Amino acid sequence: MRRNVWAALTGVVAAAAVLASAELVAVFLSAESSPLFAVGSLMIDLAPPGVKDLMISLFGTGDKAALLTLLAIVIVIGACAAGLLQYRRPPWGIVVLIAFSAIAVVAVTTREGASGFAAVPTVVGMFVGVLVLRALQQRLKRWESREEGTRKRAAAAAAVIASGVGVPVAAEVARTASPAEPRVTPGVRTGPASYERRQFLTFFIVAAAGSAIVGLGSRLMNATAAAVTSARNALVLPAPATPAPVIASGAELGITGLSPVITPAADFYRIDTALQVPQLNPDTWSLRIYGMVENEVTLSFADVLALPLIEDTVTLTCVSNEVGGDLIGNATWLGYPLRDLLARAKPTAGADMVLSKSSDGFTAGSPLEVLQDANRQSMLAVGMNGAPLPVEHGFPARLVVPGLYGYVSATKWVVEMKVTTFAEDMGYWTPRGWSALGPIKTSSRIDTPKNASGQSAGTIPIAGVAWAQHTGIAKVEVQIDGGSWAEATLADAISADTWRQWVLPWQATSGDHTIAVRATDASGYTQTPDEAPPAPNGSTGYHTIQLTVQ
Ligand SMILES: Nc1nc2c(c(=O)[nH]1)N[C@H]1C(S)=C(S)[C@@H](COP(=O)(O)O)O[C@H]1N2
Ligand SMILES: [Mo]
Repeated sequence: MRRNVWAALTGVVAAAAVLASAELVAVFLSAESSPLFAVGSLMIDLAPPGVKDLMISLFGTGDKAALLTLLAIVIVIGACAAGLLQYRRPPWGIVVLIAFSAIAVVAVTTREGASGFAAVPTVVGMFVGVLVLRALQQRLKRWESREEGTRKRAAAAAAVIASGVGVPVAAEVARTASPAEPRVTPGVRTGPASYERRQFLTFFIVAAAGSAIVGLGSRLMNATAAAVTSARNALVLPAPATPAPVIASGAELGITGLSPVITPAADFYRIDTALQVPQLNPDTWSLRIYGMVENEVTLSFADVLALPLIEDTVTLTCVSNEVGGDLIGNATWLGYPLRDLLARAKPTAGADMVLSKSSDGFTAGSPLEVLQDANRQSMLAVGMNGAPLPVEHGFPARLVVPGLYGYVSATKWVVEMKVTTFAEDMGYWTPRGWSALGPIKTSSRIDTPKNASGQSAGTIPIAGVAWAQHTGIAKVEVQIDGGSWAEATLADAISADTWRQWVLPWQATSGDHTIAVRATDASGYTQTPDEAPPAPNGSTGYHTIQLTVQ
C-alpha cells in the first residue's frame, strides 16, 4: 500500500519534470510554446458551448482560475495513474505520459500563429519526464526488493525461534535464508534496504525540488514575456507631429537580390549582449535623465507618447560589420528628439557625453554635441516601420542616432541617460577593446550577383547599397576584373542618414570574374582599399566578390 503511494508520487514528479523542462525550453524558444496554457486554451476551444456557459455561470469571472485548477487536478490524477501503472504494468505508465504529452503537442502546435518549433519544449519535456519516471521507479523497485529480502529473513528467523532452536541459530538462519534478489536490474549494484531507500528518496526530492524551482522560475519568465508581448500588441502609437520625409519611389530600384531600401523589422539584424531579451512593461517603464544637468527628468511611457513625436528614416550599422557583411539595416523610426529631451534636462558646462543605459546594464557613451545637434534627428525611438519597437529591438524605447555605430549610441531597452564626460565614464565596449568614439565609416556592399553564383552569360545588374550616414553618398563605382572604375547609377537618396541603392548593368561573359565596389561620400572622401578588421572602430576595404559565369 505504502509502496503504491510512492509509485503514484513518482508519476507526479515525472509530470512536474515534463512541465518544468518544457517551460525552461520555452524560455529560450518562445513563451507561447509553453504547453501548460496551450492545453488550457485548447480545453476552452474544445469545450462544448453548454460546458463553457456552465463554467462561466458557476465560476463567473473566476472561470479561468477554475479551468486551471481543473487542469491541475486532471494532470495530478493522470500522473498518479502513470506512476502506478508503470509500477504494476510497465511500460503502461510511460505510455500514459507520452499520451498526455501528445495532447499538449497538439495544443501548442494548433495555436494561432504557432510555428513548427512550438512542439519542441513539450517533446523535450516528455523525454525528460520519461527518464525521471524510469529512474525513480528503478530505485523504488530496488528499495522494495531489498526490504522484501529483509522481511523474509526476519520471518524465517522468527520461525526458527518459534521452533525452539535458539537465538544464535535463528540469526544464522536469518542471514542465510535470504531469497534470491527478485526483479533487480542486472548489473546494478544494490545495498541494504536502508541504503536503497535513501537512494530513492534522494532522487525523488532532488527531482521534485528541481522541477519546482526550474518550473516556477521559467513559468514566471514566460508569463512576463507573454504579458509584454500582449502589451505591445495592444499599443497604439500616436501619429507623428512631424512625419518622415516622403520616400521617393526612385529610392527603391526593385532589383531581385538587392536589399529593399526599408528593412522589414523581421529581417533587421539584431546585435546585443542580452542572453534573454529584456521584457519591459511599458506601464512601469521610465527613463531618467540625470548627472550633469540642472533638471533631473523622469518620463513615463505615457509621457513620451504625449510629446510631439517625429518620424525619420535612419540606417543603423554595427561596428562589427565585416566588409560586405549584413549587420546593417534601414528603418523608419518614430520618437522624440534627443536634443529636445536634453534641453529639458539642461546639461551643465563641461559635460561632453551621454551614457545611456539599458535595463540589463548595457551602456553606450555618445558625444553630447551629436545628440544636441540641431541638424541631426537623434531620437528616443518608440516605433519602427509603423509599429511599436519589436521586443528584441528595444521595446518599449531605444535610442537612434544617425551617423554613429550602434555600440556607442543605439541603446535598446533604455532606462537611463547620464549626462557626464568621456573622462569620467565609458560605454560597455570601450574597456573591451573598442574605440570610445564610433562614427560610421563610409562603405558599400554588392548584394547581387552573389559570390560564386552559377550566373549565365548576358546582361545582368550588379547592384547593392552604399552608406555614409549623416554625410550622404555622392558616388559609387564598380571595378570588374581589375579594370577601370565604372560609375554606378544611384537610386534616389532618402536622406544623408540612410543607405542608398546603386546599380550597374553588366555584360557578363562566361568565365571567372572579380567585382569590387567603392563609394565616395558627400564630403569627397572615397573608401580606402586598405583592409582593416572591425575592431577597434569599424572595418575598411572594398567589398569584392568572385563568381563564375556559365
Ligand atoms: N541594451 C542594449 N542595446 C544595444 C546593444 C546591446 O548589447 N544592449 N547593442 C548595440 C549594438 S552593438 C548595435 S549594433 C545595435 C543593434 O540594434 P538592433 O539589434 O536593433 O539592430 O544595438 C545597440 N544597442
Ligand atoms: Mo554593434
